[in-house]
Amino acid sequence: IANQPDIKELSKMIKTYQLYQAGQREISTKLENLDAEFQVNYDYNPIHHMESRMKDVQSLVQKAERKGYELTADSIQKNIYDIAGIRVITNYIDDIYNVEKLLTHQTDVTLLRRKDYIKHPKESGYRSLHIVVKVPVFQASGPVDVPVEIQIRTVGMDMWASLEHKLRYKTDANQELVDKYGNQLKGYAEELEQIERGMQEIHKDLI
Ligand code: 0O2
Repeated sequence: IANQPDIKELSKMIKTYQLYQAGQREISTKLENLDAEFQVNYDYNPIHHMESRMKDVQSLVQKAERKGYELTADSIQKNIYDIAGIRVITNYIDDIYNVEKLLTHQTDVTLLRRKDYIKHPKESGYRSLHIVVKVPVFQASGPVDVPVEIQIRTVGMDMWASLEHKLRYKTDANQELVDKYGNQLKGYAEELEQIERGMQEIHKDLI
């Protein structure tokens, strides 16, 4: 699209963004409702907070080029699942899998993809559960299924990922700094997991 500003393609892309944003709102509401129900039933909130973002056009084009996808609305809809993204930050590790289960068991939510970087951390030490679900969005013309990517992680994993992201992800990584801090951060990811598991056990004993 950046290379060929075709009006028809652009208007299709704008429509896609509007649709995906609606899907993101549907899932956000479901997650808020689940958290509120937990508060009433168990006097506890598994979700610490949530962040929603629509992938900006520059990142979208970069990703399409990196993966060799055509820059058309159809190709982007078919191949790129993280246009609409929600990050769910939980208190404890078990909450991650509970939130996933409660959301994906809803009859109008279908799990499309799942990457468990907690059981299988990335080489950098990155931990998080990534799922892509599809949810119907009711348009004037009828329902349309929309994919939404959800990254679910604890407060500790989120703090780690923000700092590590600064160090090397997306930016022109400064190799000297990556060499200096990469291993140290990887070690901290492991330590954080131990601490979070220990704190979870204490929390379980208190409820
Ligand atoms: P943004 O703007 O944060 O979304 P796929 O979508 O699976 O086809 P990809 O890009 O290989 O392709 O997916 P992956 O690696 O499963 O997830 C990408 C996102 O996870 C990144 O989004 C980061 O938010 C996060 N992430 C993955 N690996 C790391 C890591 O090593 N460190 C940190 N800090 N974050 C990571 P983007 O691409 O940054 O875009």
